[in-house]
Amino acid sequence: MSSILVSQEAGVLAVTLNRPEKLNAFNPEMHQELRRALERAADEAEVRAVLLTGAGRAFCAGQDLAERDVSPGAAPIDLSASIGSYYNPLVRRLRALPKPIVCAVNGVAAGAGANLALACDLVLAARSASFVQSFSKIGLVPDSGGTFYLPRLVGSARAMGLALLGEKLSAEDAERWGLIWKVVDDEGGPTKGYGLLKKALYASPGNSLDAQLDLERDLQREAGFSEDYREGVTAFKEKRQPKFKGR
Ligand code: T3D
Repeated sequence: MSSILVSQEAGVLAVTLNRPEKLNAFNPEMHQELRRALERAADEAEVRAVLLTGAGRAFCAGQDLAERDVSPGAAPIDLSASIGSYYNPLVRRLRALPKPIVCAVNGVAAGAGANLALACDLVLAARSASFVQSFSKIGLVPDSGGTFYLPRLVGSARAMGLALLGEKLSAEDAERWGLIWKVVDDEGGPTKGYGLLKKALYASPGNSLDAQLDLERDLQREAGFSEDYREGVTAFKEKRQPKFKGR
């Protein structure tokens, strides 16, 4: 499976960080694939904007810490290599991209994942999303532009609090503090399916078991023809959150 998913529709290049079992934490492969996607966005005239989001319940948990061997006899790791090769070029590439980058923060954004979002042009966050400057929890300094963007966006007092304490900031507070543009409601549900299930439950008290079984069969037939059913099953198979349209 690829570390990122890329699709293009109506001029928008949608890029989804796709390591959901690792909360979309970065490894070298994901960095390289993201770099290629951003190069494509820069080079192709048909791409007029980029939408960046994450698969599953997180946006991005920053560096994949499982890749760092910090066991007692292991050699010290020079983190400037990773920052210099991957994170700094990523932030510079985002800043230089001559097309708008919208970041849709779908869940928790931690460490470099939080600062990746801040480096985008317009940041939307699902109501259930959160932002964590988790670096201090592992003895590190905010990177990926965190010490640049944070004080500029929220002021030095709040930047210092976020960085020192490493506490989760809710999407609603992030909007209130000016860290992001807007909070949006979490993905909508399968509205058509909801309507059908209401029909079934409201009819239930007046029906015999036979009548109710027939009704369930008929309603399920209708639900099975919906676009949302197709999307729901596809998303399940691809281990991602469904994007329902209510049709
Ligand atoms: O090394 C360098 O290259 C230097 C550059 C550094 C840049 C950085 O980003 S440093 C900061 C690295 N990131 C973090 O420190 C964040 C670590 N993660 C967390 O603090 C929490 O997981 C979250 C706040 C993001 C979410 O918390 P929660 O309670 O919702 O989930 P969880 O249970 O902690 O995590 C779920 C799974 O994801 C869990 O795995 P498991 O037990 O189910 O197998 C956890 O280990 C894994 N996971 C979460 N974050 C990472 C990760 N695995 C690897 N790397 C991660 N960053």
